[in-house]
Amino acid sequence: MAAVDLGASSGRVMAGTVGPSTLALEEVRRFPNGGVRAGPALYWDVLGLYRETLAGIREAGPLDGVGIDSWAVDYGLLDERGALLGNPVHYRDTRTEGVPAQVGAKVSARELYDVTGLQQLPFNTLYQLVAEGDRLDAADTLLLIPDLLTYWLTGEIGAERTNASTTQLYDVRARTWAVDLATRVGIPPRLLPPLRDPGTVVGPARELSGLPVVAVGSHDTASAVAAVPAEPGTNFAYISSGTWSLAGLELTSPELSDAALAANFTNEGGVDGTIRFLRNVMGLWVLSETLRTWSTSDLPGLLAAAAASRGLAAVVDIDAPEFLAPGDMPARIVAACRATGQRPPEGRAAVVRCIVDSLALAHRRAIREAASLSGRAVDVVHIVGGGARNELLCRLTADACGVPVLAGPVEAAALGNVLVQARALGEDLPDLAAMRALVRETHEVRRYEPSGAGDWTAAEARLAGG
Ligand code: LFR
Repeated sequence: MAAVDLGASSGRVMAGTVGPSTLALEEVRRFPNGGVRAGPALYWDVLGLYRETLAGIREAGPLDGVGIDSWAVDYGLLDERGALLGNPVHYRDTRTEGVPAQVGAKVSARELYDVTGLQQLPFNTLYQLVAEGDRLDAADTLLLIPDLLTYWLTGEIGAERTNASTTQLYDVRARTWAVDLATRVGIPPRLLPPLRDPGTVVGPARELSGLPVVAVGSHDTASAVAAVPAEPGTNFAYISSGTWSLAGLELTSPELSDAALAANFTNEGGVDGTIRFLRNVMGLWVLSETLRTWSTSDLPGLLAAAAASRGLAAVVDIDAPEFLAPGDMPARIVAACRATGQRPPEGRAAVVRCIVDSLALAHRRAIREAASLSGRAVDVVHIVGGGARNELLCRLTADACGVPVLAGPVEAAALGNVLVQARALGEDLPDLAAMRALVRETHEVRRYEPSGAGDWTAAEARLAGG
């Protein structure tokens, strides 16, 4: 099977093989992705992604199936003929500024949360659609990015559930589109296509000799969490660590309390009807933007220097809105340190240390809050995704959380993608436990014990300028 896994900074096509004791991935094609600023807007190059996807699938050679996952919330609009209306806009575009407040005047945050269970992020699909204004009049259908590529491959229209759950237009309890809510905020319900479950065979890809296209957990985080190699019966939390850190717990039903709303926790839909109760932590984005600002690609060198620098010398609230948009992160970090009465880091190693310390601190906050909000214990934190490779981040996260971190696999999203495909195509993987057992059997994890180093409680207090 081919797993197409599109991340905010790169996309890849992996060839996956699944059998009773086999789960192997081979990278066939990797290509850069990112925002394209053109005129007043920040876009995705969605046609380039489609071209690379097709090329990668062709290169992967004889296949039984293909599935696509990507980042969430972003979409293309189609007209009645099925033609794309305009280029999909990047969620880091500023067009939604002020929109959440405008929507809040019509539907309270409490009510929105009650229906959708979603955290308030300025780029939720709901807010992006409201920002479109009159342009929606010309639109007939909304397709999230993986559904758009699936449509181009198969001609079939639909919305895969895990990703639909990130739109803030999905009723997390009824598991249907939140049609009343959409209508109240001025989004025509005709835009919302029929829902499909992960594991549905969508149809043959016309340009690929009829290759079956399978709807997987098309939200990359849903696929990544499906491949977390947790032992059955353990109290585990996960951090899907890449551009974002998605940090939280897997639940069987949504947690919609006032406290969860106040803590801005989300209830996204996972594979097999699970709930991903998590918060978006700003993630390695801040570090990658920092490297871009410095025009360097020497991440290993900078991380080694950061590891040798003094820990917790300065920390920032990495989740603050000023770190969301592209730009000069080192300058923003200096400003944030000054604003909280801390001496800003001097030199590149100290800046990188401040970012990684701050990210570990944000992991601690998110994991602890997830545990207390859901009334569950956390005995181990699994880090999957690209960040599992970052030893400093894993070590500091273990220290900050005070529990062991198990790091890996790096390619969790692609693994979750092929596991759901394999099941749809007849492999005996009855449930998530079986999928996770296969990941454990076939992939190494690295264990980091908490060392007791660092006063993380005091560091947290400094964020508030205390
Ligand atoms: C991670 C991710 C997050 C989502 C963010 C924006 O790649 O999918 O889960 O909140 O990207 O879509």
